[in-house]
Amino acid sequence: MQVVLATHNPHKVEELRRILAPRLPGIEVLAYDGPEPVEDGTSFVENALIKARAAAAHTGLPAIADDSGICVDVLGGSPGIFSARWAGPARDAEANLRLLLWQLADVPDDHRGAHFACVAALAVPDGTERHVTGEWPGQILAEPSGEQGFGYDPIFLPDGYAISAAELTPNVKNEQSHRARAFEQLVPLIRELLSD
Ligand code: ITT
Repeated sequence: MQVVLATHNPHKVEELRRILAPRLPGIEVLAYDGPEPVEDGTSFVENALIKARAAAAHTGLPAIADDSGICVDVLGGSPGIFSARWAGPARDAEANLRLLLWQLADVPDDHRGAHFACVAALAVPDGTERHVTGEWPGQILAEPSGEQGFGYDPIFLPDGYAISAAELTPNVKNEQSHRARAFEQLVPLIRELLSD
């Protein structure tokens, strides 16, 4: 059995392969290089389903999508679904991170709460769909720190840690993250739907 990962973000592909491979023996997880749909949903759930449906329709295979982002309490949950393009359409991760730090420049430590969110969606060509949500709570640091991971990891201090998400080893991030928490829930649904 094959499933396709409905993302064009190579960092997500790498993390998802590491998360899924040991949990889905016998299922081949393929990267997707088909057309990218317009992500015009108004929530993580809508956007995850848009991506999964498009890849399932294009490939004829079951497709898995991840829509994710950083949600900052003092900004009312923004950047949220706009995380990839927070500083503009170029999807410049460094510019996104710098803009967020600038927006929080005067916010004291005890008001810098945030969480990463991930909606993991599965779409099967027969029209069956499932989605689940994972969250990773923490706070936004004043300065970037660390080289691992991607996106906002250098400025995210996960609850229970004294180092940023970009200073965690990939193994620890892939056990703790919003992505891990979402896909842990999706795996049994994938097994149930694709076992026959
Ligand atoms: P696809 O739509 O092709 O999957 P994308 O990167 O555009 O790729 P999203 O629309 O879901 O995907 O945006 C996710 C953004 O949220 C991502 O580009 C980062 O800026 C941020 N993000 C999500 N998960 C993250 C993580 O684990 N670490 C750091 N930043 C993350």
